[in-house]
Amino acid sequence: MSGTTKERVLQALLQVQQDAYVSGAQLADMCGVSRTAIWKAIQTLEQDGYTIISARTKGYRLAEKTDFVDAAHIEPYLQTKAIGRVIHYEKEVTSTQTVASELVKANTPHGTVVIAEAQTAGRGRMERPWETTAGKGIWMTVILRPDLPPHQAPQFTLVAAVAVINAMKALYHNFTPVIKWPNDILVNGKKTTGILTEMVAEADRVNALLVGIGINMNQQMSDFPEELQTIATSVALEEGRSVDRAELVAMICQYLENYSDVYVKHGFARLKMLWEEASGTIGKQIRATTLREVLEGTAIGITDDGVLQVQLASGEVRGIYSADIELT
Ligand code: BT5
Repeated sequence: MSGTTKERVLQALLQVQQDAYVSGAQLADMCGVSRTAIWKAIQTLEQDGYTIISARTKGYRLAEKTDFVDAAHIEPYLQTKAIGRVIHYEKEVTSTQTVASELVKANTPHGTVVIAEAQTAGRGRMERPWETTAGKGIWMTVILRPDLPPHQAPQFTLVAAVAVINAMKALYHNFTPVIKWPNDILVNGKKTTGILTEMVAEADRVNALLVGIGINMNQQMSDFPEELQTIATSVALEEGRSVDRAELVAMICQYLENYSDVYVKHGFARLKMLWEEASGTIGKQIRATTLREVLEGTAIGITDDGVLQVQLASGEVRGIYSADIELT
């Protein structure tokens, strides 16, 4: 077991079966620390929000199956080399993107995941607000340090979208998620996921990418503010059961590790087929609002650089690098 005494005690408590107790002596043995250190760790866990039952003769157990997205819950599912091997978890942050950019300055390694139960200032593209229901979604930023020129950074949004889609398909079977170019994942036309890729760069090299992923997981419709109820949905609502957030986080880390390796070695061309397979945009009539203009036409494909190709009524084909799109 790795991590601080607190993390190791938590892992030990999570490993034992529901209703079973672990004695203080066993915990001390498992974690290689004194019983006083165990007692202190238990107190800190209680301050963190865990309810721990202690019975004098039997020891300690967790009161109920807990649902946090901290390292102790994610690690048992994790099969990656780098992504998610450092997890920076907090109960509440302004935005995981902001925390991530601080960690980049402090030289945090490639693959660090910043994750929080709640955000007070979650954000989307162009500083749009991102609604973050506490404890009910995945609000995380993955810090990647690929050796790439800055102009390739935006394509990581597409790479992340394919990773999230395939992680969802691996775990859930009652719905089909589709990508809405460039950064949304929709189910039955409603948004479950938004992706925001930001970059810390020098003139010709990416220093770090901050891949922000927000996924509605266990919200009921009434958890969403009224203005989102017609456009948003959650995985639980679509799958028909409550879902384990930590399991999906670990699965996304795995797919993201695979796909970002492919992307760095071979470019987007190798992932294009996967992207197109999951796309709900290609072949559809769309209206694209860019910073400069509004274009209407048919989305006919995506280039090897991730640029959306739109054929206008005149027959002219235009490449769109960044826009908000609606299906018309
Ligand atoms: C996005 O922006 O979709 C990117 C969202 C990224 C959020 C993650 S959470 C972890 C990390 N930390 C952050 O601070 N951000 C990232 P955009 O395409 O601009 O979409 C924003 C729009 O989505 C808003 O204007 C709303 O209409 C809608 N929206 C806001 N919250 C939503 C939610 N929870 N579910 C569905 N739609 C939402």
